[in-house]
Amino acid sequence: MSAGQRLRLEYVTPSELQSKTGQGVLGAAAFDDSARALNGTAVDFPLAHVHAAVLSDTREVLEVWRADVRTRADSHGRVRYARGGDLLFGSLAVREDELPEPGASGSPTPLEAATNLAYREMYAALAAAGTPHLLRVWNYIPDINVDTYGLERYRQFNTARHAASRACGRAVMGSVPAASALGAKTGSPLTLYFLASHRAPAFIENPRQVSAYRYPAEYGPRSPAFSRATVLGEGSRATLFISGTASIVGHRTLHAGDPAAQTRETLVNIEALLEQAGRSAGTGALRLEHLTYKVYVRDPQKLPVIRAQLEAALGRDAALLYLQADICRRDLSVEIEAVGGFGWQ
Ligand code: 3EB
Repeated sequence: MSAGQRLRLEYVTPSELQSKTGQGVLGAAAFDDSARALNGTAVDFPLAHVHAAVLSDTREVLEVWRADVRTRADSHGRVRYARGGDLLFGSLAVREDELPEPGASGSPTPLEAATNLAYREMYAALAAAGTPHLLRVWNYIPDINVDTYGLERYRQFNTARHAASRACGRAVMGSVPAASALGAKTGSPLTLYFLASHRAPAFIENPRQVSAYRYPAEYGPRSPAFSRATVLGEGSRATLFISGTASIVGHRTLHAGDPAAQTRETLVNIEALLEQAGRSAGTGALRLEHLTYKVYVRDPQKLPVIRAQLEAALGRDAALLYLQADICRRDLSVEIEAVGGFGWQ
């Protein structure tokens, strides 16, 4: 089958998942309460445990990725993955306390070592599975905004992602996946999950923003290696993956301290990406209200104002999951990621 498979994202409760057949599930992410609800249940697909609290009214939510073909689970090293058609979902977690404390200055910090290991394991699994092209990566980093060893942990993560990618012959600009990098609870492992394909996606940048891989050095010694969005496939079978998007124009944060304005600016950025992606896929632009969203809120007290902005823009029926998470810049209150299928509506 060369036309490509359809990929779908659903937010479901653990009991809704169990009442459906597991067939076609490529993988899933469980957030704090849903992971507790699933505790002890054996699942036959890779399941990432993300240590972030759900803020939506339904607290037990799983993010489930399905393909419309039979899926097969397997593992490689620390990576659990499943393949379905030309798609792969994988996940892995690395504890920093497994790794040696740094000795001499210049040796990697525990988070750098964990990131290095996680990225090498991910690339090795992709090579073994024959799906080398990363589409989308989610990175959950405990204490993302905390300074240790003289550098903020998000910046340590960027240093090691860059080094591991280069060491594995991977791009660090241009042909880089869509991504998100968020905080997770203190003491949780570095947790990654990802989607890949044997086909390369198209890589989309936002004309309103400097590409993250060209950010100036004031944001850290190594730039974040991600694209603003990727598109896999063409026409009505194309799928769009929008990276974590925030209130950044050029390379600067706008509206620090104003979560409502940050939410509106973020939606303008997402609309700019929809237009670029529609051009790339050779279709009309997807509409904002047809995407499926994950919204990361730093301070849960700001959820009502953020939610009000999103409901005004998207209506009350949009598919949205709200999570509490720290965001990679201390002046950002909200970050939004999204996925859409050109044939989904
Ligand atoms: C930004 O636009 C916000 O380091 O992989 C968003 C998505 C952000 C992904 C990453 C960082 C990452 O710079 C931060």
